[in-house]
Amino acid sequence: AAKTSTAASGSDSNKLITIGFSQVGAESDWRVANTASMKSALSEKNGFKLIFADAQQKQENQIKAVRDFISQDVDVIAIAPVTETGWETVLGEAKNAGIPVIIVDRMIKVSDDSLFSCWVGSDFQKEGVNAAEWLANYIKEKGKTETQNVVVLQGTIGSSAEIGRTKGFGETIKKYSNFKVLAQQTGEFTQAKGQEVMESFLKQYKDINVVVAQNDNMAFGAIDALKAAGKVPGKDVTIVSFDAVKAAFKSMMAGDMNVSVECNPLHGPRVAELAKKLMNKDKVEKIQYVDEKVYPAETAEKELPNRQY
Ligand code: GYE
Repeated sequence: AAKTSTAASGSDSNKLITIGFSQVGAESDWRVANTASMKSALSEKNGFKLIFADAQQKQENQIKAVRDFISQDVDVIAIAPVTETGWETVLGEAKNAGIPVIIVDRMIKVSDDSLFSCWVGSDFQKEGVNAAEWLANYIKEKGKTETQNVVVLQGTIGSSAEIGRTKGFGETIKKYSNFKVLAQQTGEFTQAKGQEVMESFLKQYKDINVVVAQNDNMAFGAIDALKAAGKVPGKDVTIVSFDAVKAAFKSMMAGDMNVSVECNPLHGPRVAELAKKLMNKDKVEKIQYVDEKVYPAETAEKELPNRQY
């Protein structure tokens, strides 16, 4: 795997690093921004030849893609894993082939952590804690004393974004006696599924006070479902979301969404730097978290022009 390909137009000093990237899919605005960031940072101009594979939210496709990368003898493999588990075998194959693996965005769970070189992404559990703390404080400040009935639209079950946000939010909100989680169900991180699940929640429960959507796209779907049911999202029903993509800021400015907990998808430059270091056999940090904020509706107008995704 020490082999590198040469840019057609370049000289020998222009050795490109061949990197295979297995992406989750294109399920959300976050994901689209992540793909754009990876493609632009891993460009020929920056010294890379990128082989991009879209897994359409299926781990089996990712495992196939990684095997393809191995048989093409790429220099580096990057994976944004759909789910946390199920990686041991294929990563063992990459290790045997001597190809370093960078895990990006979601995490993996393996018994032997020499199966990957490093990881860069978000602290999803902390995002969940931040969402719950914001919500508890908001309800208190609004002077709402009645019990708040909460429904949760979860992301892809078994993805670390879902696992962390479910755990962080669930454990924290439990500490506040004025909240009751009525139900949680997956909306697969998509707007369409978010809307569908919200419609079924609305049929099952008459008195929903809070919707927690584990990404903005599901929140947009839930907002549509609430409006169709004659509810006023942002007022009658508090909308808590994650990612903080541009469209979420517009939704907050329109009064629909109440808060979005930031999740930064711009990992391309970080992955490019890690890949170069790995190729140089430089030491890299095994685990790297990115810093993230919480954006309530009142910050949206001022913040929107600064948003990069
Ligand atoms: O929140 C969601 C996307 O893994 C952090 O995946 C990512 C999540 C993100 O589909 O919008």
